[in-house]
Amino acid sequence: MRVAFLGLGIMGRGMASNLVKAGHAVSAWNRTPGKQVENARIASTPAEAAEGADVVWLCVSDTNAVESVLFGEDGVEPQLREGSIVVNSSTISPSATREFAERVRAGGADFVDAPVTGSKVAAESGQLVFIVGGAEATIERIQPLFSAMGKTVLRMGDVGMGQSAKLAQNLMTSVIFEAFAEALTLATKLGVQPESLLALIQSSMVRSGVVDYKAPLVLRRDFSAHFPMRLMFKDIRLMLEAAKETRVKLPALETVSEIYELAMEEGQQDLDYAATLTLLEKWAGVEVRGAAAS
Ligand code: NA7
Repeated sequence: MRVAFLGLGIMGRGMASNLVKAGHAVSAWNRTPGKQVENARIASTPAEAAEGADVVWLCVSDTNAVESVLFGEDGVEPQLREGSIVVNSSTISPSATREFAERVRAGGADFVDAPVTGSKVAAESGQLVFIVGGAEATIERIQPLFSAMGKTVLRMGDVGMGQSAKLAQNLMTSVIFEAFAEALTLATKLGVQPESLLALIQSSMVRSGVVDYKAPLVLRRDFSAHFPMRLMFKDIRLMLEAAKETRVKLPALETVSEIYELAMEEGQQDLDYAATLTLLEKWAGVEVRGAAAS
């Protein structure tokens, strides 16, 4: 298929590269020039990338970025035609997703929301999980592209449902990590070694994928961005907005959100969201340090 891939950030670059490896003709674009994908054509605007494409795939940071790439100056919209498909893998607002889809559908193309769960490593190795909203027949048509980039496609319903489910899932990620960080901080203050606490967690029913992934990094005090704090905070804001729109109360998430705000005020936005631990440590006057970091 002819695919325009827009946004070559931490996730997008690996995704575009896997499309090329699977034999698709990829025309890629990134806002800041200079990013390359081997054997892809690099376009200088979203419109140029989308020219003649069967599918336009987006992976940019937020709702505003999606809007400007689709409908802004040199955006994709004029290039869309009957039968072409826009797929958005950026995590953005569910209600804005429905508006964007309506506008795209009015021109005869179709729209699928397909945010992902999985790390940078999963993006590079084609192991992402896609959380999808859209028409079944359209999703079927782009199955080869999903297969090139991911291991699982979970359809949640019509347009917007992929984003809604992704936000609910990321709510758990942020709150589970926060619980882990608080447990580490309290245990350290009480004199328990982090490795000992971890052995207990991993042998008990609180074991989780979040802890499996983050614990080795945290114990080495490696806070480099696998998922930058600014993007998790963006998602937390989207969750709280969606909750407000639908009159849902999320007290645990509201507290987590305050911790992120303070951590970002301290300049941690480009570190991994795991760096929120350092704020708890500061308040407690301890540092969680595994043997590997000493
Ligand atoms: P990154 O690595 O921060 O990459 C973000 C990408 O979005 C990057 O290519 C940016 O281009 C691009 N971007 C940001 N703002 C804009 C605007 N306004 N217009 C066009 N392009 C823009 O994020 P990830 O790859 O980790 O994540 C991407 C999405 O997946 C995000 O929604 C996550 O929550 C999930 P730049 O290079 O800065 O010019």
